[in-house]
Amino acid sequence: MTYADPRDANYLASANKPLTGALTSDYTALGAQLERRGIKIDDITKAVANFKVAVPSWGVGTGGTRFGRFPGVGEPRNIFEKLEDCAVINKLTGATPTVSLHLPWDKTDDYASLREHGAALGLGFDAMNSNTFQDQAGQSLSYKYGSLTHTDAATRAQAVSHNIDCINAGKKLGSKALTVWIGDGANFPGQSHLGRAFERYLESMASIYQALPDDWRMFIEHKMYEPAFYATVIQDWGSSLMAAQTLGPKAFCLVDLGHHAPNVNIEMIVARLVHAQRLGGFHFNDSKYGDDDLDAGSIEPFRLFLVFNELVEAELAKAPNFRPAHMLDQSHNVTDPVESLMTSAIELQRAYAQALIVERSRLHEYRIGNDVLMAAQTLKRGFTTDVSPILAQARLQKGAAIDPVDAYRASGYRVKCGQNRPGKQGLGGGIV
Ligand code: RM4
Ligand code: MN
Ligand code: MN
Repeated sequence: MTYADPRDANYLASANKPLTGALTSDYTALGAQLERRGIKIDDITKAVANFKVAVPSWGVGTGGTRFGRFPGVGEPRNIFEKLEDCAVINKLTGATPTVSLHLPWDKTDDYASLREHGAALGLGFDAMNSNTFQDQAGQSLSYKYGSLTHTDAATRAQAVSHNIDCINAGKKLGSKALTVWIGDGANFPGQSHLGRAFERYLESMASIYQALPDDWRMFIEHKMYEPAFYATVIQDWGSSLMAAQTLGPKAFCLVDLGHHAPNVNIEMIVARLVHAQRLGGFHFNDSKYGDDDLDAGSIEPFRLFLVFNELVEAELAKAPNFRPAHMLDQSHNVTDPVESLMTSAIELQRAYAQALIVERSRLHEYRIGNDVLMAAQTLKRGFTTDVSPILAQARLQKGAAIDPVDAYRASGYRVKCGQNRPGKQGLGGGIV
C-alpha cells in the first residue's frame, strides 16, 4: 500500500479531480431548483463554508460502554496524537478548526507546546471541560458521593479548584470557555436533600465563576440521569437556566442533545434559551434511548434540522447575546472515530443548509394566515431537499475533500497509525 498524508493540499487536489465534473453538474442543477424558490445557492454555500464545529478530544479515541471497549487500530495515545487526528478531520472537511479538551484526560505539563502543536496543525482550542465525575490517581478526596455539591466542604473545594485549574490551562491555550458537567445527584430517594444540593452547587459554581476571565464564558451542561439514576442536581434546562441567571452574565446553558428524556422537544428548549439570552452552545450527537452519544444526524435527522431551524431564526432575527458554541460530543464504539467525526460535522452542515433554504417569508405568511398544512409543508421542503452538492462545493472551495471518507481511506492514514501507534492496553471498559 502507498500512503499519503490526507492533510496535504496536493493529495486533496488529486483526490478531488475525478469528482469535480459530477459535482459541478449537480451543483448547477440544485442552483436552478433553488433559484425558482428565490434562493441564491452561492449565499447558502458561503454560509455553510463559514460553519464551524469543535471536535471533542475524547471523541478521536475509540469509546466503549460499561460492558467493555473494543480498541480501534492506531488509536491516539495522548493529546498530541489526538490533535494529529483532529487536523485530519479539519483538513478533509474544512469544518472543524478547533478542539475541545477534557481535563485531566488531556493533561500535559507543557500547554505552550500543545498550543504550538495545534497552531502548526491549523487548530485552535474551544471550551475546556472539567471532570469531577471520576476520581483521578493521587486525588485525596473521592467524588463517589458528589463533587461540586458534595456534603463535605473540603471535597467541594477540591472540585472547585480542579475547575480553576481547567481555566488556567485554557488561558495558556487560548480557550475562551469552561464547560461544567457534573454527575452529582442521588441514586435513591432520601439519599440527598434536593434543595440543599442545588444550593451547594450554586455556591461552588460562584467560586469558579469568580475565577473566570472577563472575556470567557461558562457553559452549564444539564443531563437528566446517569451516573445518578434517581435525581441529578442539574437535570434539566430549568435548573441550568436558574443557575446561569444566578451566577451572572458570563454563565450560559449548554444543550447536549442526548441529555433529555426521550421525545423531549429540544428545539423548543433552544427557542426558550435564545429568548432568555442564555444559549451558550451545544454538544451535538444523536440518540435512540438516552445519552447514547451516537453520530449527529444518524438517528433523528429531522430533529437536528428543527434545532438548526431555531438557530437560523435567531440568526436572522439578530437575537441579542446569540453566539452559540458548536461542539460535538460523541463516543464511537464500532466505527473509525475520524470517519464518524467527519461525517457528523457534515451532518450538522447539512441541517444548517436545510434550515437556510427554508422559504421564510412564505412560512411567515402561512403562519399568520393559519394555513397549518402549508406552513408544515414549507418548513419540511427545506428538510427534504438534498443539499449535498452545497456541502461538497463548500468543501471544494476551502481546499477540503469532495468525498472526505473516500479520500481518508485511500490515504491509508489509519493503517499507518496502526504501525506508528502500538495498541494502548489497559483502558478497560467504560467511557473514553
Ligand atoms: C457526559 C457529558 C459531558 C462529557 C462526558 C464525557 O455525559 O456529555 O459533556 O464531558 O459525558
Ligand atoms: Mn456532553
Ligand atoms: Mn453525555
